[in-house]
Amino acid sequence: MTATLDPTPPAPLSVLPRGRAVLTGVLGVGSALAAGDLVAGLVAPPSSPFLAVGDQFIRITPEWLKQLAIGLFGVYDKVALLAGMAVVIAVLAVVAGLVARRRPGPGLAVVTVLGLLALVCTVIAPAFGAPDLIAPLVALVVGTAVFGALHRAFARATTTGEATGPGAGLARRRALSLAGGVALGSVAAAAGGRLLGGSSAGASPSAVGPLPPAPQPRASALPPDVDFPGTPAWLTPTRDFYRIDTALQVPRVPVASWTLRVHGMVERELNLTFDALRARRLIEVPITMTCVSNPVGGNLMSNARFLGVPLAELLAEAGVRPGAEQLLSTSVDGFTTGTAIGPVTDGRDAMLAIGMNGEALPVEHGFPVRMVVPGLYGYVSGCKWITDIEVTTWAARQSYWLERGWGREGPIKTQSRIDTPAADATVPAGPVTVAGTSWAQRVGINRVEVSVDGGGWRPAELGAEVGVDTWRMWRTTVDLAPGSHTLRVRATDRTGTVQTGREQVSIPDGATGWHTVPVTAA
Ligand SMILES: Nc1nc2c(c(=O)[nH]1)N[C@H]1C(S)=C(S)[C@@H](COP(=O)(O)O)O[C@H]1N2
Ligand SMILES: [Mo]
Repeated sequence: MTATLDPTPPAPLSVLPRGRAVLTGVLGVGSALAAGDLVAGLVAPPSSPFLAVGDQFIRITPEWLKQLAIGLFGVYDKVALLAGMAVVIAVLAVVAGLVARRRPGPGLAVVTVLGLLALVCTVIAPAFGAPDLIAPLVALVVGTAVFGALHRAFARATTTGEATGPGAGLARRRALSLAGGVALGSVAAAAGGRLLGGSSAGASPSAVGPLPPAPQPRASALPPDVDFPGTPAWLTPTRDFYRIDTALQVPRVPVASWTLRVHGMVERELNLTFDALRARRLIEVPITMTCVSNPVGGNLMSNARFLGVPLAELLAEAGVRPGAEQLLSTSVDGFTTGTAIGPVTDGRDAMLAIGMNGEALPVEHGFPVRMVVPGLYGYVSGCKWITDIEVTTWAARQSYWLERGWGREGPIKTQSRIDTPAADATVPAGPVTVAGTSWAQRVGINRVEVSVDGGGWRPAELGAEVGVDTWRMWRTTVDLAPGSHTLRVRATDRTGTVQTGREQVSIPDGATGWHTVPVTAA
């Protein structure tokens, strides 16, 4: 006699159909992302779990890979990174669903690992504060809960569906309306997160109130010929001012809690609030900022009137000790610049800027306070959202880009650019206007020359000079016969030094070479 110990036959295992499994994974992960962004917008703006992972990725990316990405995607390198992350996450979400067709466990494990990754990236971020934990924790809880609930609902619908009982249709409808609700809720949460992210109290320029009146006659009284048709506007409108940020999320610093600490090799440590800074003597000067990554002919440079506190006066008050070599400035986002002390104390208008073009500093350009040093590339001098200045030596501290192989001092190189005609443009044969900009910060431009098809250098007309720390526009007219031509420009500075024609890439200390533009005359 054979005996079955088990009185009831095992229930047939329900295996989720592929589509439902994928939906479970995608909605589980998607709802987690949306919940994270919503909470990030509510509690601590710069803590979106998704962007925290992206920022961490940027921090660990080796320089060669960064250069490759910039080479491939140009200014869209961050968009490419975010798109790439979205694709990877979407694939993992699908995988989470597919490995959970029999049991939710393996899928939940994938969702949990993703959530923990965001949590870790948040915790090790340079500006980490305890409230930043809320968003990734909520994302983790929402993601696993949604995944579990959908899995249960679809599993029930699948089992009852096989049994073809009267409850079959009902279970299916329940599961699908749950999925629909989650999808709608996620979209709403993500949209809400976006709206809220832009509005954290006290962390925008409107929070500082009116700026003190400009101390000198404003640069609005500009000479008439500072720019020409075909050159960039001499004063860059703030919305067009170039931007360089390592971080994906623009820090939002409440002005009331902002402080600046000046310490290290000083006689007296300084601790300044925004009001204390604003109450000091202010200067307002136009300064042409330039990025070391700007390729020959590139447009990573702009000119604005900056209002701020002279850095040298602040340093004099702190009392810089002998032997100090650099100011290691730290942003609230963890970015650092190392500025040689020589240039900031040699009489130039190095400043802690609180205003730009007559308004408070915009959030994107470092609100509430940034450093600006005429004549030095931004990566060694332009620390945005600055909160700490350590007076130190080169040996003691390495700033962000120095660690990544870029040069130490970062003086801006003399350069010139053809803005009109654009590269590969077709222009009517005959007299053609060629115009552009040139810069030799700290020294000034003395001459700009243009060469057609490798022929002799011919001088261009120069725009009015406002100061040695700002760019200078130029224009000329050349005669072009029908056919292909090359236009080339070079500048000479006030010391008589001619801009080098030797071609060099941006890394480590700024690109050189003559901007050369192919055009067709027809
Ligand atoms: N906090 C922070 N400050 C920063 C940077 C940055 O990535 N983060 N980039 C620097 C670089 S490389 C340049 S060229 C200037 C650009 O300033 P802008 O974005 O206002 O034009 O800011 C500098 N300050
Ligand atoms: Mo830069």
